[in-house]
Amino acid sequence: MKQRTQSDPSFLVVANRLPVDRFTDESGNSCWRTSPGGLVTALEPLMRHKGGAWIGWIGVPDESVDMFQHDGYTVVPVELSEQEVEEYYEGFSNDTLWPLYHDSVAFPSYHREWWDSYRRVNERFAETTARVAGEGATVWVQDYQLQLVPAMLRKLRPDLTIGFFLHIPFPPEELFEQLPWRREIIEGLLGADLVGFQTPSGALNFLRLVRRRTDYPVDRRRVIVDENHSSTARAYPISIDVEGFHALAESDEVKAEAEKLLEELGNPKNVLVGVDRLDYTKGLRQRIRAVGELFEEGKLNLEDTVFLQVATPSREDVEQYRVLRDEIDLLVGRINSEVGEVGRTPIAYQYQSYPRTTMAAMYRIASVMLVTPLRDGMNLVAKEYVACHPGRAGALVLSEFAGAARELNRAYLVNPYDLDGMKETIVRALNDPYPERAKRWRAMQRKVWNNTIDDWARKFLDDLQKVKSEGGLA
Ligand code: ADQ
Repeated sequence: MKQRTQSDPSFLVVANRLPVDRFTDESGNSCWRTSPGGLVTALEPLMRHKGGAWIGWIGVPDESVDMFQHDGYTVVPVELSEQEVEEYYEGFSNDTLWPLYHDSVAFPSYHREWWDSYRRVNERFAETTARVAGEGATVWVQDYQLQLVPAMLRKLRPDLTIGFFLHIPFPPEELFEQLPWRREIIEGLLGADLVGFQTPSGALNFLRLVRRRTDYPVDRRRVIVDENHSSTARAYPISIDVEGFHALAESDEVKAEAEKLLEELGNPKNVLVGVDRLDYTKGLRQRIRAVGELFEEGKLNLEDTVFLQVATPSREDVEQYRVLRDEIDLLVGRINSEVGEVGRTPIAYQYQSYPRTTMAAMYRIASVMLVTPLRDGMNLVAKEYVACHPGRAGALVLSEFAGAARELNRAYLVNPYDLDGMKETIVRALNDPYPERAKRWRAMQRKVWNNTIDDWARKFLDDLQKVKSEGGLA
C-alpha cells in the first residue's frame, strides 16, 4: 500500500462527470478548460485552498487519461467502457433511477446487467478515491449515479469523512420499494456521515425507508449503523451564484443582447419564457399545451404576446428522449400552424444550448417565467430568473413539484397536471396589478439572496464536520 503524504488531497469531490472539457487550441494542442456550472464555481476556491481533487469521468468512453493538475487542484479521470456507459450511465442511472426518483413519470426499466455494471462502476470510483485521498480527508460524493460509493469507500478507508448529496428528489417508499436493489442502495448511502437532500421531504422519505427496511436504530435524523459510525440525513436546498448571475444580467453585453432578442421576437409587450433541459420530467408537453390553448381561446393575444421556449438537447442516445423531442416538435408545429399567421407565430421554440449571457438575456426579457416540471429536485432556472430579471415585478409561474417551490412559495404556484389551473394562473401572473406582483417578487428575491451556492456548500461542509466530530446535529 502506498505511503500517504502531507501533499495528498484533503478535500475530494466525487461526481459522475469531471468539471473540465477537452478542447484543441490554435496550435493543435489538446487542452482542458473548466466547464461552467454552479457546483464547480462554488467548490473551486475550496479545492485550491485545501489541495483538492475532483474524481470523475471525462465524458468519452474507452479513454484512459492520467491524473493531472488543473487550475490549482488535481483532476482524477475514471475510465468507463462503451458498454459501461450504456449500462451504468444511460441504463441504470438514466433509465432506472432517474424515472423512478421522479415519481415514475416515465416507466423505469429494471435490468440485472445494468445493476451489475452500476455496482462495478461505483466500485471503481470508490477504489480510485481510496487510492488518492489523504489521511483523514473529507470526501463529498455527488448524486444518484454514485449512491453505492459512500459505503464502499468507508470499507476501504474508515479514516475518511464522507458526505453525499442527492441532486434529484428522493422518492416516497411506495415507489422506491419497487427497486430490486433497494437494500443495497440504502446501505450504500448509509456509508456517508451526512446524506444531503434538496428538501426535507426527501430526507424524511429516506429515513422512513431506513426504519422500514433495516434494523438500525434511528434517532430523529441520525441512523446508528454500528458503534463506530452513524449517518445523518438532512435537507440542504442547492442554489446558484446569485451575485454572479445578477452582475452578468446587468452587464452592457447582456442588456444589448436582451434588446436584440426582443426585437427579433417583434417587440411584443409580453414575453413568456421557458428554459429547460429536454426531459420528460420538465413538464414541457403540459406547459406547451396550456399556453397553446390560451392562444387558441384568445386569452393570450398573438399581437402582443410571444412564448419563447428553449429546450437544451439532453441524453440524445436514450430512446425516450428522442421520442419526446419528436413529440414536442409536432406539438409546437401544430399550435404555430393553427394559431399563427404568416410571419407571426405564438411559440418561438429553440432546441439548442446557449451561453450564459443569452440565458441571462432571456431572463431579462421574461415578463412571466414558466417553470412547470412534473417533478424536480430543485430547479435552478427558477432561481436564476429571480437573480437576473430587472425591475421589481417579475412573475414566476412555478410547479408545486419543484424543490424550489419550498423556498419560492410566493411564486405563482401551479399543479402542472391541472391544465385549466395552470392556464388560469398564467393569465393571472400576466395581469395581476403591480403591487401584487411586486410583493411576491420582493419575497422571492429575499429568499434567493439569502441562500447562495456558497452558503449551500458551506452549510453542508460545516455540518459534515459537526456530525463527524459531535456525532449528530442539534
Ligand atoms: P437539471 O435537471 O439539469 O439539474 P436545473 O436545476 O434546472 O435542472 O438546471 C439546469 C441548468 O442548465 C441551469 O443552470 C440552466 O441555466 C442551464 N440551462 C438550461 N437550459 C439551457 C440552455 N438551453 N442553454 C444553456 N444552459 C441551459 C439537476 C436536477 C435539478 C437540480 C440541479 C442542481 O434535476 O432538480 O436543481 O441538478 O442540483
